[in-house]
Amino acid sequence: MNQKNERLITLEEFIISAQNRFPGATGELSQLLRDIGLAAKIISREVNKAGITNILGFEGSENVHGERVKKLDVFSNEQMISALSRSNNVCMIISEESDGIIRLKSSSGKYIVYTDPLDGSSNIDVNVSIGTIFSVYVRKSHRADYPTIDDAIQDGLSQVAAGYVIYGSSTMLAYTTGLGVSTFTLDPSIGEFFLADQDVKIPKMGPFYSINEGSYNSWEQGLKKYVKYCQEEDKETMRPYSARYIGSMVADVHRILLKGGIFIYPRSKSYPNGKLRLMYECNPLAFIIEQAGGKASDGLKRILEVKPTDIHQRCPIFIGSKENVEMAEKFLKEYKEVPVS
Ligand code: P6P
Repeated sequence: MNQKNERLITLEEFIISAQNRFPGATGELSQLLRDIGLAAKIISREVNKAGITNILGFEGSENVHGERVKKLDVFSNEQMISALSRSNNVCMIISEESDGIIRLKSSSGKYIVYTDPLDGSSNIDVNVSIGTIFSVYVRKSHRADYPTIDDAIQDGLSQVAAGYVIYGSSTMLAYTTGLGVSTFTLDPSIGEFFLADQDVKIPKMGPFYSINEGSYNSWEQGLKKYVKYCQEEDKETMRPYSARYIGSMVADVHRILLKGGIFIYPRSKSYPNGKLRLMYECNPLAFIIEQAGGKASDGLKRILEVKPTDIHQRCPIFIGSKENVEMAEKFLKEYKEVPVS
């Protein structure tokens, strides 16, 4: 029971109850989401053990138990593949950890899953929150056909589900199937995710801006002007905003989802198309934030409408509260630098 003496609802119970709202549902997507929940529990255990493993043995070495210490992002990738192979619902996975597509044994699976199995993994050594991101599509080809990469080239609007897991002070899972955003907290003592909030709504405007200001000198003029706007004093618009940047997209966006504000990863000299990946970072988080009432664009165009051409393509992203994102877009438009012909 929770503080209000209400019965706690597990992730599995919630998924089944949501499925029952669709009489024609086959249960395949429900099973897929449960499989991701299983991978999340296993990854969470390993991430939270990592500190001890590092004490007991370094990556690539054997720890005192004689176990080979794997890089956590390799381990997480293996867990996502293993979990999604349990049922015959997924025909293909595209992972940040693998260059090409990963075909699963069941070529007849209905779904395709994009995943960043452990986003922000460079932060593990400094004990900063990291995350798993996933995005689910229905294949375009017939299930009797052999799935190809063309099956996976679909814009973000075609996602049937998306979500993330954040491994922080607690492990939380957030997902949407297009009917709002639900969040769950893992109770590691019994290995269950329990419903925390079944319809998360992002504040219309928030007092945080999240961007790596180290690349300030290579930003376009409009972005420089917007960040200066965030730093000006104006009580009516909650300014100056607080700067919060963890360097782990899932953690930065999770704060924005709960508290409001804006997360930005722009173009820069080092990343002319932005650093973050469209298909398994920007699209799934854009789906989540839009379902919570927020906005996500590349500065000009809605992220979910960006036409993909490559499974690993990068994309600039401005994501968060509607009013914050629209103000940033206004500055970009007002100071748009016309390329010198
Ligand atoms: P920078 C982590 O490496 C990551 O892919 C995202 O999780 C994060 O938002 C971004 O890169 C941080 O990049 O250039 O600020 O270190």
